[in-house]
Amino acid sequence: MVKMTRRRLMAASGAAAGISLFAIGKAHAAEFSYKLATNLAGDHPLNMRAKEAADRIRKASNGQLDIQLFPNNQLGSDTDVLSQLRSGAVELFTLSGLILSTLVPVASINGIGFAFPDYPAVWKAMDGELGAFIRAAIAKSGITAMEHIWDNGFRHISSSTKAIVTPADLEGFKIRVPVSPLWTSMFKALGASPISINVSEMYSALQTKIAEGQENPLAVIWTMRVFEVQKYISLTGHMWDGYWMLANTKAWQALPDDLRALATKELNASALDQRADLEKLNTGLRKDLEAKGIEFKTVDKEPFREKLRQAGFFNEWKQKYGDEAWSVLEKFTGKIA
Ligand code: X2X
Repeated sequence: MVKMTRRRLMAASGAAAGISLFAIGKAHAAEFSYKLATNLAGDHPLNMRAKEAADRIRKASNGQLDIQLFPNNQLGSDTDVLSQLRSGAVELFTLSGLILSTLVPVASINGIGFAFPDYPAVWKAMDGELGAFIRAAIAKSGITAMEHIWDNGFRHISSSTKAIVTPADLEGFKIRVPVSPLWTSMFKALGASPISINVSEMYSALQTKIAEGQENPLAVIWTMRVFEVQKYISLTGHMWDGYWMLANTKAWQALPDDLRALATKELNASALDQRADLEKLNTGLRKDLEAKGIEFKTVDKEPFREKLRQAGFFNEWKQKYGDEAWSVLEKFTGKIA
């Protein structure tokens, strides 16, 4: 065996049933070169862990599958890249389920205001029946979602003009939200004036005061330097948001089974690593942000929830999603509203 040339070895092993070609020898140019787009800064844990997964996949496949990471909206805004994913111009994309809901309505359901109390409840739902329900809906749109969703985090409201402590403070507040009907609906119900803007334009919208505030997990506020153009952060934790690792289904199915299994396994493993990174990062960031001049406010969530109730927000969205989806959500959150 040792004297065999690589080519003959590969031919021989390829002939043997069940042995994958990519496990043997060193490959030349990648057979599959796929783009992975993200909307986050390069030093966000999502990009660091995605890069690690890509490296492991490249190595274990001897270069047959080369996943190139394009962070920071390099390939366009979320709205643009979602179209590219659908057409196959981009093969892989991490996207918030709430933004994906413009295509797959039920994908925003985990973002219902104040639904999840904490991370254990989130992971139980998203790795369990609720996540499976959402992924089945995504699969009908020519997009494949990997099993483990990546963390974005619990979202908090920041502001350059005034601290948001009660729902009254949100009255007429110009807040940038990502492009998604759920976000607009929720902040309207809270009395604010939401403006839909992709994150690629968020910093400049805040800088030029097109929006007074925005809402995001601390890790995004930190890595996108939002603290430079904001003064207050109110710890509203008003929803949990995650990133599905999405693949164009045609491109994903074009991979040989063993290569697809390898990539799936490594991407899912990195999702779990990333969740742990982010939980740690979000815990430590408060004092880093304070050191940058941000003033933190703790808030009582109940009046915000009550305001949503009074506005009919929960009933409206229950009807939109339908009883089946809503009851799957409530299995994990308890009765909502
Ligand atoms: O657009 C946002 O605010 C962000 C970065 O959190 C999402 O991708 C939903």
